[in-house]
Parts: sequence; C-alpha cells; structure tokens
Amino acid sequence: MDDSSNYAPPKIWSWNKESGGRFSSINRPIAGATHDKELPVGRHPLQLYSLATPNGVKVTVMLEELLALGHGGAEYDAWLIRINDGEQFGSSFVAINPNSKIPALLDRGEAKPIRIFESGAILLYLAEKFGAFLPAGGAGRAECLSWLFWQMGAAPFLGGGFGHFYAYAPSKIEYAIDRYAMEVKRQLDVLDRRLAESPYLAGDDYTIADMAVWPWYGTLAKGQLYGAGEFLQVQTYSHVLRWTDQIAQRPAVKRGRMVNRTWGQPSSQLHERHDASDFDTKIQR
Ligand SMILES: N[C@@H](CCC(=O)N[C@@H](CS)C(=O)NCC(=O)O)C(=O)O
Repeated sequence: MDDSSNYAPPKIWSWNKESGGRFSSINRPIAGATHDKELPVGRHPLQLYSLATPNGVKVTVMLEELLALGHGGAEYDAWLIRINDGEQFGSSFVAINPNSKIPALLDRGEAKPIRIFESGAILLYLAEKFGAFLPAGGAGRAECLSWLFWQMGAAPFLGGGFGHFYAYAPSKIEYAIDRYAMEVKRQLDVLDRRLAESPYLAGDDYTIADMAVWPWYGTLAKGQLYGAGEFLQVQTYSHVLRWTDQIAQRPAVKRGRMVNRTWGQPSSQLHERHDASDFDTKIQR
C-alpha cells in the first residue's frame, strides 16, 4: 500500500484484502451473508442483537430508560453479536439488518415480527411505540428529531473519519487526521453552544436525541474515545462536559452501558441481558 502523496489511483479499483488495517478481516466491498447461522430467541417480545459500542449503547440505554419509567413491554433479550468474529454476516442477522451492522432489533410482540435496523430508527421506533422520550409534536419534536438526525450524520466523521485515521489506520496520514480533527472539534463546538443555552439537546427534557449523542460525544468529551482527549483538548467544551456527567449519573444509563459489553473492567460487563436480575447475578467477575 502506498500512503504517500505519490499514490495515483488505478483506472479500476480492486479489492486488496491485505490493505484494510485493523478491520481487514471484516471489511468487504460486497453485502450479504457469508454463512448460515440462526439467531437465538428469548422469551421477551423485543430481541436485540448488539454489542456495547456507542451505536449499541444508544439502544440498551433507551430500553433501560423505558423499563425505569415502568414500561414493562420494553423487557428485552440482548444477545451478543461479536463483530470482530464476523457474526454480523450470519444469515439470520442479515435478514434483520441487510447492512450487517449492530444494533438490530426484532419486535416479536406484533402480529407479524417487525425488524428495525439503524440505531436512530430503533430509538424512534421505541419512542413512538411507548410514547416516551420524544415530544409529541410541534417545536419540541422538531428539535429532538433534528438533533437525532444530526448525530446520525455527524458521527461517521468522528468514528469512520477521525477515529479511523487517528487510532486505527496502519500509518498516520497528516492530511486525513487534520481534516477530521477540524471537523470533530467543530462538531463539539456545535454541541457546546447548544448545551450552553439548553439543559438537554431538545430543550428542558432528556430525549432520544441525548441518548443518541451521548455515547459518542460524551465518551469523547471524557477523553475515553480513541485516546484523543489531549489532542482535541476536549476539556474546553465545558457545557458538553456538564451534560455528559449529568447523563452518566442516570441509573438506566449506568445499566444500559454494561449490556453486551465484552471489554473494560469485568464489573462493567454484562455479556447478555435476559432479565433485570442479570445486573445482580450475571456481571463478569
Ligand atoms: N449507522 C449505523 C452504524 C452501525 C455501525 O456502524 N455499527 C458497527 C459497530 S459500532 C458495526 O456493526 N460494525 C461491523 C461492521 O462494519 O462489519 C447505526 O447507527 O446503527
């Protein structure tokens, strides 16, 4: 691979399986299943297939928040999908998410099971199903959806852009790191200005917009993403930090971030969740 300014793209791109860096074993230029594999199904109507990356945590936080509000219908089974082992390419997973990425949700509580993929769509589906964490209409709903979709558009620049080139690419390319560091700092400033004028992103209330943004930008603001805290001077975004710390105190958030987590302190990992009591009995020791 040539990472210098001398690289001239060939006329036709071809797949060099060795060039993909840290994720070369799972990155492919084609979609679809690589193998036949049934997914397990538990006893609750909601079946979640996921992993505790920022995109996965959005959904487990939402489900734990719904349960904390008393919505018993939000009881769920959370099954682990090990993306580094290619489990997102199993046939039953692909049937739920043709895009082969976690999180994926199957609602078996309806007459015909409903599949939902894309974390933003899952948050919106659950908010509408239970009538919670999404203002019913007007300016509040518009503001909430604006920030929700802002996150879906913005985070790929943080993860796929900045995170990839700063932390994972096989060589450090100044142009790429510079470009994405600038964009990520701009995004942090967007959030900081909004959170200077409002306790939460959509206004006075905590909503699915906060649940979508917090796992990415809250983790970044605490210096816990890509080891980039000092590089991006994240401590300067004081309003983002205030909001981050406030959300981190929520009991449902503390629970949600543990589900499907397979790294970090053993006491922060609940590999699968099938019952509320699993938080007492099934945490890794
Ligand atoms: N836009 C999607 C992104 C999901 C996504 O990128 N998931 C990653 C983990 S955070 C994944 O499953 N990657 C596996 C792969 O790319 O093969 C969402 O928000 O649900």
